[in-house]
Amino acid sequence: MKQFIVALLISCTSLCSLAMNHRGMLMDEYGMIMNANSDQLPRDCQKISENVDITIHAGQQYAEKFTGKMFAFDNQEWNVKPCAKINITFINDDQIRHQIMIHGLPGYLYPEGMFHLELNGAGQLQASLILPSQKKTYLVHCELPQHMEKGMKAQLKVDGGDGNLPSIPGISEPIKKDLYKTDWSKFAYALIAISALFAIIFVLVIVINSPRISALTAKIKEKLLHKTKL
Ligand SMILES: [Cu+2]
Repeated sequence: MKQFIVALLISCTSLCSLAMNHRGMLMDEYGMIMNANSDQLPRDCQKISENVDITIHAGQQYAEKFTGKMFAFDNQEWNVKPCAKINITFINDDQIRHQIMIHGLPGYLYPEGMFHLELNGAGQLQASLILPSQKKTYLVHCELPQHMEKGMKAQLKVDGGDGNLPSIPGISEPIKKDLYKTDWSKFAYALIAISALFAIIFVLVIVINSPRISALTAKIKEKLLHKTKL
């Protein structure tokens, strides 16, 4: 019986080890939480100033309102007080991998100065972090190749922040603007000329056939005939 219990415990341990969970890190086939912190105060905070629940959606649908962008979060900016505790619910609405990475956090609490949530496809994750008191703007983004450049970039401001980061969709201008050049070839000019011609013909046909214009032209004709008879 003892041997059976030991074997059961060993198999359970090996199964559980498929999902790593240590020092604020959780990783399995579903996604990853790294450097979550729900109770350790930053050195410059005496207590938590406020508890803020933030839900962040990620997906291609949120990029539709931004020209030239492909991925985005549903919001591009969040404002919190110094020493706030943020409880993040991260929802990925896409069937592809997305992340939320917050950079610039104190390294003694958050290794590499980073807080990280990741979902390998559609799903939901929850984790908390506590921010220092410093007036600062933190970068929030998805680090997968081209996801930030294609719109998945936002900012988290503490105490109003210390300015806007560049290239935040709908908030700040990019350092390097995307160029959408028009191909002004001979074919394009010909197409515009033909379209303009058709538009003029269309307007003329409508004007000539309208009852008011017909009545007016009939009157003019009548007057002209009358003049010639005189
Ligand atoms: Cu992404």
